[in-house]
Amino acid sequence: MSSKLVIVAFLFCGIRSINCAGCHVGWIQYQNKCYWFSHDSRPWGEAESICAVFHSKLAEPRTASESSFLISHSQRNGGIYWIGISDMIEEDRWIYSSDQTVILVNNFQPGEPNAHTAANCVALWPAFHGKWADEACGANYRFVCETEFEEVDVVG
Ligand SMILES: [Ca+2]
Repeated sequence: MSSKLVIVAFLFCGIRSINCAGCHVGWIQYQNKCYWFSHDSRPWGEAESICAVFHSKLAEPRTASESSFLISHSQRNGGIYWIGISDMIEEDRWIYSSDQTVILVNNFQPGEPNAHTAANCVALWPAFHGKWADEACGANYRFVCETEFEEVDVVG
């Protein structure tokens, strides 16, 4: 990297609106991932497709801290958000949609899930302070996409 580019990178990284940590503008970094909280609402399956367009997937919290982040940030934004967990393949077997493995964290609100085969997708639910509810996958809600955090080479 030329010294000129290093200086340019330094200047841009000093501006708060430009995230030099490896997330695209509008995405939020938490630990090793970048997240995008949508403003518009879509059925769960469409939300999954929209995330894929951005080379991402519906958020799949794998740790308690990651799940807590999603819950608290959804509360800050307001609204109901789909995440990438469902039991649509086998009732009451909650899996991550990208690799179909059983969930590693469970933040269902006490009493949830409660809608059996009528609701096979997980949403962050404001009335539960962002904790999970099982919802009908066809409902139009906002959604959270995630990508892996990548170290950015400033050149190019
Ligand atoms: Ca279900």
